[in-house]
Amino acid sequence: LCLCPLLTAQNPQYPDYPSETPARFVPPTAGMDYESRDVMIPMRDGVKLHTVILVPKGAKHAGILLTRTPYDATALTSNTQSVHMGVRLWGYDNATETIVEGGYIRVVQDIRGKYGSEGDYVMNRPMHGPLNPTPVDESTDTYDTIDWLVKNVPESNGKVGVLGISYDGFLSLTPLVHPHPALKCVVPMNPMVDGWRGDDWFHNGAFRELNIPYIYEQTASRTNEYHWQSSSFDDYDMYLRAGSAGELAKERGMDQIGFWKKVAEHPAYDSFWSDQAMDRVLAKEPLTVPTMLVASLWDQEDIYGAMAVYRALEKDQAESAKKNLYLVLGPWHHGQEIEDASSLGAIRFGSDTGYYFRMQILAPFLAHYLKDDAPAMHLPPVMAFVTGENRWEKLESWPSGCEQGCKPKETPLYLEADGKLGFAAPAVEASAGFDEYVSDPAKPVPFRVRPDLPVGYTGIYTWPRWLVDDQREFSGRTDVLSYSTDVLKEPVEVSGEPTVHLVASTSGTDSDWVVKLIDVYPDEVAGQQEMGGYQLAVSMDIFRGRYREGLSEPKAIEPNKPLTYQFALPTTNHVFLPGHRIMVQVQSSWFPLYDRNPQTFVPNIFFAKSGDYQKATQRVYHAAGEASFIDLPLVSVKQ
Ligand code: PG9
Repeated sequence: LCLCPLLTAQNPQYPDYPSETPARFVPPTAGMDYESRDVMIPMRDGVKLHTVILVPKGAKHAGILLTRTPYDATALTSNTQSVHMGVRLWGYDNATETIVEGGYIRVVQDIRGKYGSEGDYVMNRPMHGPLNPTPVDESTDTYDTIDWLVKNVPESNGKVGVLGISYDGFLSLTPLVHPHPALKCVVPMNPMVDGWRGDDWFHNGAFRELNIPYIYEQTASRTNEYHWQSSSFDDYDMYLRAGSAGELAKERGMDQIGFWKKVAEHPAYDSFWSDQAMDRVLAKEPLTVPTMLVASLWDQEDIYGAMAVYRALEKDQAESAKKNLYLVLGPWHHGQEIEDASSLGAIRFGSDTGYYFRMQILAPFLAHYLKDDAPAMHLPPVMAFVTGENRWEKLESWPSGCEQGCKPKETPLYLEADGKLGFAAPAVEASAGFDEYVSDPAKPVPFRVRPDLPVGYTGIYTWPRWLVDDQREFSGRTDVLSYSTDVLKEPVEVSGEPTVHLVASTSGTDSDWVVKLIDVYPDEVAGQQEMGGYQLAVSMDIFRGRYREGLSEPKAIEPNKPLTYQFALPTTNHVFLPGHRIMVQVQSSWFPLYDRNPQTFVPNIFFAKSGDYQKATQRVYHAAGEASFIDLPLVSVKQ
């Protein structure tokens, strides 16, 4: 800590000509509708965590809304400076109208090791146990923080809610383990839950290479002062030139970063990942605190987490505990529920679904649990937005299909010869059928139309909406297979996780498989001409072939042998409207979002050498007995 300004003022270097800067400036409070307090809260091991507390003027018996973050508590509570608390609390993690109109005390805290807090930083610090031998974790830190707040903020009514998005969504799940009695509700939004299965670091074993700069900036220093330096405007070029992800990281000095070393040492789904997955942790805990999970249908970062936690809790909890479980599914990108959500990229939703969420769903939930008079709330266990038809539905559980509870039925949609797609299984007499393409790691399929602008939230960055990009450009490539139904005459409603059953072979000894479920718009669309022929992916994901027989241990693939690859696609809640077509695309790279599979089996792809990257001939089968299909959770098929 530098005491230099103090010394300067007390002992000016030139007493006849002192500094014009006061030793300590006290900001004025006149006209402010809130009071701001900056405190250091002691944890049980003596480490102090920096915490910003904003108290509305005149507040009495107010509930506390706490967010814990690795993203700088000061910055998150001062996106703009204003005498009005509501104006100051704008942006990430701040569901502004809900916080301000609810009259809550807003508390934002730096987690240990980040920004103004003391202590060591560990990425998504696992719970105390084999992965974390220390006596502290994010659960104990939240407990100690809540304990301090209810004893030291006299304007509070002793009721605390925790909410946050993404990393801060993960930090909203951790207090559910041995919760403090004053914790009355949590709202984990787009939480990071399992870094390997389908959230930030890997999807089904394929590494999200585009996150290397995040790891670099977030872990190289306490205050993110080292910025990733790009070497090309087009990410695709930079990642391709580097070779493997490990090579790029080495070039950038990431061998010094503890978390990067752990990622590179654990490419498979071993206990390092499975033991810290929050859905597994929470499945063992009775759910005693009302919890509203918020999931985005087009979450470009953590599309897996909220649904995995919902499934785990819905499955394993006692009936009495299930009453505490709520789920909201919205048509959003990662975190868009706190922004204007009338549209996402080119896709329009007919109303501001973000505002609806904040005012009609989040606000009554928080009020019910955090206000002294506990106003009645009339929320069903699940609120889900139906894309395509653009309407909210109220459900008793997920997936229950419709308000009357018409459980979706797994219905296979088959890949057929000549690029067709249909609900009829291939006939026995159909000759051995397959389609093939050459996957060349020297020319991987881009995940967006190039140049794929870097990950980021402001200005030119369009990363948050890449999942709704038009997929048309890719269906035209010779290394992407496309299958399509005839024009639909009736609506087809899909509600849940589609499951891929791909029968495929590769001439290599390892391979990635990307499968996309796409809504193809009519050739012309009245009222929004640019949507004519648009290919909107409603659910898509990647699977790294080496994990076909088990996620914890990679195995080489037998070349040229048709094998079944089965994996779940992310949750969708979509109606394919009459006049539209359903399309499936299959490809073997998705670059540079995911690192390239060398297509030659190597023990650890992070350290693949340039000679390992080989072209492969890929075949996708659609004959009887070798049929590839996607099991669609259909609410109704009126074909
Ligand atoms: N998706 C981001 C993240 C979460 C957890 C770990 C790493 C990254 C986030 O938006 O916070």
